[in-house]
Amino acid sequence: MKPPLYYLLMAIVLVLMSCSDKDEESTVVTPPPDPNPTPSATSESKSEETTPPSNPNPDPSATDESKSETQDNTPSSNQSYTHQLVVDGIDIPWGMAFISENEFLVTEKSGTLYYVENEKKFSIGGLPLIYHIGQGGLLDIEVDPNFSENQLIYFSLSFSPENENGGNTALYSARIDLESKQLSNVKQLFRGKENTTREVHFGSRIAFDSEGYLYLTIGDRGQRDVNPQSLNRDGGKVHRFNRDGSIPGDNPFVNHENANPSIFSYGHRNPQGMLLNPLTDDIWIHEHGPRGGDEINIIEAGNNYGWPKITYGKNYNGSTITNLTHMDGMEQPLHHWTPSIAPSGFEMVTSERYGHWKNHFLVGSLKFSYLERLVIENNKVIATHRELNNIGRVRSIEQGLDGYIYVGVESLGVVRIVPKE
Ligand SMILES: [Ca+2]
Repeated sequence: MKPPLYYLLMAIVLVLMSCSDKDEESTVVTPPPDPNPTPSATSESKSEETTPPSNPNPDPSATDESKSETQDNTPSSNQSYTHQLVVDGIDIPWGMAFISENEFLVTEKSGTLYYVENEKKFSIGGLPLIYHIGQGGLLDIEVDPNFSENQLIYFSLSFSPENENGGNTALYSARIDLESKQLSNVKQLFRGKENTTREVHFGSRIAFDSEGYLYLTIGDRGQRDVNPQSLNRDGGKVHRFNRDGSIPGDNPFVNHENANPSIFSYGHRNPQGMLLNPLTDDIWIHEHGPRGGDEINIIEAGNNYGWPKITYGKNYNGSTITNLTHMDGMEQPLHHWTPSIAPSGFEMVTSERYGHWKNHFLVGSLKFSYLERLVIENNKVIATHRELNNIGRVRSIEQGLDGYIYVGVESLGVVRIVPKE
């Protein structure tokens, strides 16, 4: 029998180990604020993945050393919105998808799929095995555009093949029975290659475009020098599929030798936000930069978004990745954030419920615990506003079929943005 002190020490050691090797976007437990931020990364390859110390001041503009031109994080001029809790007890609500005005699905990263009906949650059985490690787990979810007829859902998760080391992001479809709360017909549509034991940068958002093609993001898997610029590796890419997982004939690299045909765009770092802009019919993503240089990009077939050849960011230890921010043949971001806000979740307000917010973009900040509302005109960010200040690490954002905006917040659950009484 070991003394209680032994178990206490072991618990402390385990907590320290689990916090030592993570990106900002992966931190499950927010570390206490550090009044003296001194990144302690020692090796170049490791530094990219090391969590920078959290900032004692949650206002990005207050610590902004190299402010991007359009950054204007003023508090919202319209203070007439607040939030109400819809479901609690979900530690990391990674992704959400709406079925009806009062029904939605939400993933818990550690590996539970919840069905929420009238604000009550039920867990769904029948998920495949998940490689729950680091930033991996059960990630995004979407419902089929014809869900009411076919009850099909799509979800992404980190997957480790049997008898192989490491893993990568995989895309699944399944039929969901909301009566029995069970999945059936679970199919792996795609799995990213190559595997790695790195625990970071799985991506992974899913979105449909207006023609019904399915897009999946995979991050660089912590291997920036081999993945994002290589067309025969799946990391650091946006992929595009037919709904059955087959490859659309007009994907940009289908006729290229040694290129993976599912690749739609490349040179990405770690995209954890993706949406269809219904006004322009384009797929938009945002992606985590390293230290600084988080980006918004409009995705076009075959384009190279530059990582890690060009970036506005630095390594977490402050050392330079490259001095280049532009290069021929590589796309410029629509917007970049320095310092990083660690973006997760991306939505465009299209409902009439929020007055002048209509057509504004919403981006969650993991690092600074708020929702950023961006006003974008002619592909230029003209204003940014802070909403839900200090709410917690914002992980996912969806506009419900009732027109309300729902926000998944770590250690809190899912909240609904509502007008103040
Ligand atoms: Ca870029």
